[in-house]
Amino acid sequence: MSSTQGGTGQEAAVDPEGQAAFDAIIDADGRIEPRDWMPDAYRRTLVRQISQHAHSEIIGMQPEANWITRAPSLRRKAILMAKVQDEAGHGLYLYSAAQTLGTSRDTMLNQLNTGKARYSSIFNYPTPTWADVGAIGWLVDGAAICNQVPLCRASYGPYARAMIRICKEESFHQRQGFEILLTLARGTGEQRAMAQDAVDRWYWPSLMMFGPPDGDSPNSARSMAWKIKRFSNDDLRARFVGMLVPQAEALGLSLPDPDLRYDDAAGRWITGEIDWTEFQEVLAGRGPMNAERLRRRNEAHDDGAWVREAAAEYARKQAMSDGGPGAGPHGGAPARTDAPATEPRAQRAVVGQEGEAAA
Ligand code: FAQ
Repeated sequence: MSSTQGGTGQEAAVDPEGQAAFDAIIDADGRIEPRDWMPDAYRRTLVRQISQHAHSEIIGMQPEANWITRAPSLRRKAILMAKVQDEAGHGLYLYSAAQTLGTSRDTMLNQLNTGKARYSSIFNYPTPTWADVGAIGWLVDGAAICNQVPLCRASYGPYARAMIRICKEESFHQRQGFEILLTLARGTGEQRAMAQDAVDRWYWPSLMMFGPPDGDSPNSARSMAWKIKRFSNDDLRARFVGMLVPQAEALGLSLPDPDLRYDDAAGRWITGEIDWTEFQEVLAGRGPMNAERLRRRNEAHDDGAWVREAAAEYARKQAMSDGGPGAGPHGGAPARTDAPATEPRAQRAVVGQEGEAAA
């Protein structure tokens, strides 16, 4: 899988005045807005990161959606449906933010569906038991919060603003995951073992969500200079582990990391060795669920074709009846196949049962 995101077709000419204004905004901790001049590389970096983030939210619907039809109670089912639907909403805000940089939603979705775009490694792992839904909420949404709260202060305005609501919702998701695990941990021996097994399987992949170690992170230095990223991958990973330790104690579950320790001198938690070979394998498309995630994404996209067509036709008729510029039987506005209004319904088709074995 190679990263092809970032091309917008809008190459800004060298503009010393624009560059000076851009630098001044960044230095003053201000926000760059879509109409401001920005360096091409800044635009490309944002399209890359925001579109990868959007894809992660959309693909991230699949592992938990696997349990909607088999949630253990109506209450759990309703909460899980709302949670998965939130993730679709996050994808939509993020695609909208990326669109302000001049890349169309069709282009981004095409990159996702054809396997050219990256999405978070974490969503290439299976969810064989109900406890996985708890572990995803606690660990995956927990990691997402650690990583994303600082993005509320990212220098690009539309991205930073989208992150505010996303983080509030992720906070709720993290608590519901914790509560599922707490219920299981206080249940029968079998339920407790199921919770521990899920934590054992999701712990290491959740640490990988923060990206490669700082020394192997080619994008970090520049993204931090541009104030897109505020902290390094390793700093956020350490902060996340520090958050997990007391919460694992409260759950009465252990973290599968015998070498985890607090380093007084460094003033931070140090984890055991992370298996970066596994991370690279997942990024190369060879994780346990990569092929299935992409197959399901394409199936959902194809299933949603009639919805997109109907919504585009509706928009076309609305434009004609509104009598806007160019409206009328012979001059109606062209239908937008990437209109945001078409997406939520199309994404709902993702919600279905995968072939993952139930425990
Ligand atoms: N997976 O130089 P860096 C969620 C790639 S949303 C796959 O360090 P950067 C909500 C990276 O793209 C989770 N690829 O890169 C939810 C780059 O490749 P490229 C998603 C990864 O951008 C919960 C290369 O490695 N969150 O969980 C990963 O400075 C539950 C070198 O890396 C975001 O996207 C990875 N884990 O830092 C939904 C947050 N890590 O493009 C449903 C926003 C690295 O050069 C259910 N993104 N790579 O070919 C970020 O903060 C950053 O992009 C990082 C990576 C920190 C992910």
